[in-house]
Amino acid sequence: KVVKPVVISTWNHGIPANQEAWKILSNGGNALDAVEKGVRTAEANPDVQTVGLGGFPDREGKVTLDACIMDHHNNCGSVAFLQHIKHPISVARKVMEETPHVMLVGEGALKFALEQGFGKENLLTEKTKKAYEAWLVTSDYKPVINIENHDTISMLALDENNNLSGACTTSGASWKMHGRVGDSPIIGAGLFLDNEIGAAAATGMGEAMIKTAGSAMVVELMRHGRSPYEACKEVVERIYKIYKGQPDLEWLQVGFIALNKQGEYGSYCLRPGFNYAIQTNTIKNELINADYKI
Ligand code: SD4
Repeated sequence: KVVKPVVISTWNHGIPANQEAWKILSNGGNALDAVEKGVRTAEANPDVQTVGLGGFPDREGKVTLDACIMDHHNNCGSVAFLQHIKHPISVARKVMEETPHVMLVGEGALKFALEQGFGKENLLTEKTKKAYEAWLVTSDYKPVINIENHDTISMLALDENNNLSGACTTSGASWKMHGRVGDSPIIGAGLFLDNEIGAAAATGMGEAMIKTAGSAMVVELMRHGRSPYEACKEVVERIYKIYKGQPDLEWLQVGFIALNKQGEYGSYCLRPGFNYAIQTNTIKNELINADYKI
């Protein structure tokens, strides 16, 4: 029996995001609207420090955003290296719906967003400006596990009509090089779904997800019979194998969430500290600590 609707999203801020998504899903609404509305809560929240407004800036003090969205027809839209727009997920949806393309970046993405009526805003808050100034003192690029990179919101939903959608939005790795793009706007790395099989999304050090086509692999493993949990675990193990023995492993964290067409869900991460929020008709929006490898 298929359990639906279901919504799953990353980290503590998955709770308010799920709440928003659930309003749509529990009223028979579609998964695409649910994931967009859901992740917008994290984008708008200045205390969520790796998404949208109040996200940590790059090494030049600029807040640059990555986001993507995908629906049950394999339609997808994405923006990367976008500045000054509070809701990159909604720009990504516009790319999907209003252009013949999948991905817009940088100046072009900003120009498109402004043409679509999005407002230009300063996304650097007093708090993140201070954090940047403090970082400049040492200018040390060593992300602190589960802290500086702990806020990307990825969300997956299965709606009453048995359709999947997913969304992912972030300001990326803090203190990244100007122009760096992570996994979050890359279909297949930060997010992927196949409406016949299931959906997967990621959080953590984006380079690792890009190197392994992480989210696409999780979906493909589910196609070959793995449960969502087993599929997430297998990809995390592949990542571990790649980084084992390398200095980068010391501060590497990655985590995946996955949801299949039966409404079964699962998650796995490299190190302790990653959690996700899940809501179904029988689970009332609860936070779960993911299992981990090391
Ligand atoms: C990135 N994956 O840009 C993002 C960062 C992240 O939780 O997920 N933080 O690499």
